[in-house]
Amino acid sequence: MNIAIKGMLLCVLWTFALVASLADAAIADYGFELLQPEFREGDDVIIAVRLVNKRTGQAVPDAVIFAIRIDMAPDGMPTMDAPLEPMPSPEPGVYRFATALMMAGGWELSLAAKVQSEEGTVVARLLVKAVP
Ligand SMILES: [Cu+2]
Repeated sequence: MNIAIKGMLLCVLWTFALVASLADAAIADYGFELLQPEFREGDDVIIAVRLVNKRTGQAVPDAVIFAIRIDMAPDGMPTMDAPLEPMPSPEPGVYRFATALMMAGGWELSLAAKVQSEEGTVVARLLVKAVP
């Protein structure tokens, strides 16, 4: 192989690697934040989270949230979970879930999301506290 073709091939490979690493960096830029971390224990809790692009600080609308669970893993009760029902979004970038936190203590909300036009998955584990 002549040296010009070798050089071109390297350049193409480098570009692919760069694009792949940019895509990885992009999905890592997203995260969930709780609008409110503490709730009174009970069966009528509504948890709201905002999905943000941490680099721009902007809320991210129209994400597909596809894996969700809430349980008491933070208090050593990973098998004690609670129902979690998606609710309509009150504003772009904010996602809400109805749940029942029937025991005071630490609860962990697990979320995964697909963001429009981004590769990969945003995953988050958020600590929610229920108080008596
Ligand atoms: Cu419990």
